[in-house]
Amino acid sequence: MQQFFEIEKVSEGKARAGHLYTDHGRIETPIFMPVGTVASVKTVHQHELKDDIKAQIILGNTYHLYLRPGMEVMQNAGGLHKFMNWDLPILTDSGGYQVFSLAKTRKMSEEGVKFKSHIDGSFHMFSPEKSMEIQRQIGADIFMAFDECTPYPCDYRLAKKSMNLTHRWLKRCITWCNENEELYGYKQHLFPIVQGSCYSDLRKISAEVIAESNCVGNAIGGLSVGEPEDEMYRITDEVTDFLPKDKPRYLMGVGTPWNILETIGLGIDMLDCVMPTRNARNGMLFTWNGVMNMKNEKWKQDFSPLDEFGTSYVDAEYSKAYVRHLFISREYLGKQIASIHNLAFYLDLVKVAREHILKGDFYEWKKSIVPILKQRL
Ligand code: PRF
Repeated sequence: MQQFFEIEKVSEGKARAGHLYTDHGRIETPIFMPVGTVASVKTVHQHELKDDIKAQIILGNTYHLYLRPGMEVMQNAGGLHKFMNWDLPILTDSGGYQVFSLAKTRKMSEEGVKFKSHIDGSFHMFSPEKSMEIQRQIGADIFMAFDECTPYPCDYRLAKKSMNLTHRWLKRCITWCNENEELYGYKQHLFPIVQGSCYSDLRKISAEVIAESNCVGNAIGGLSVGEPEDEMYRITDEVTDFLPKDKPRYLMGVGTPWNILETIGLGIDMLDCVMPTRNARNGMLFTWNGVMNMKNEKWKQDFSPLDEFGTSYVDAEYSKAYVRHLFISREYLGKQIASIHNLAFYLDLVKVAREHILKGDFYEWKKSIVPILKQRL
């Protein structure tokens, strides 16, 4: 059987460059995964994602796809790849995290979580088994264990109780997967999730339990939920020390360009975040020179290219003044151009990070580039 993850080079610290192998293709790591919650990366179509942005894997969400279009449509389509005409790898999140951020009414129990749909108010139940069943029907190449993400701050006793529930749910996820076959003839890989809030002892226990489950890859959840950046880095650093070195590590929902470089430096291989697309829709552009607010008066008469160091066609073909005009006029095209730019930048960022890991000067480079990325232009 083809190996799932192969490390090409470990830098002088903890950063690694490698490859992930799925039945829908090979992924270079470290990798950023654009978020396509409802079978759509908002405002960006599949051709641009693949040919211009060079996305190698995208994300889908169990919670949203289950509610709409629903699993009957998904199965009749032959899974999400066929439904949205995306033949590269897909990863799905398991649903619990989205229930907590979106459903108004929800009730937790040992069994799972009961919730009221944010779309039509109907009632539903997600359990570890149900989440596995839905993710098999969606047909993602990588799918996530059903977990509970604690808010920040979180009382120690609550964090411990929640972490133990996540561990019991993981067992049920694995049992279900062992007893039920894949639907579409290609391999789907389960990743368990480390929890434990900002408590070092809980994170260590959780990382050990997750490592023992012996899945092909592991994820770190419960971070980027409002804790200071230093805490996020401290916990990531501790957890990567306890997770197996020969398996990919996915940090969920992170983050800014500098968060991405810092956590790659702590041994993270995969990341996703709504930030490049969500902030783009509000006119915020990330570049190699810093952060631009496209609504700023300052760009009104600036006819230079949108981003002189950008890799996307939008960076060369449109001016700052034009994109500012689109935002001021509330044109959809502004959101579209900004989303394409930001995703192309995020993919370029991890590509260049990878090149520096391979070259052996990643930490030096990161130190020099992070202050520039944080500048407000
Ligand atoms: N769990 C799951 N999905 C997530 C998270 C988590 O903890 C986070 C935390 N940043 C983002 N997405 N299942």
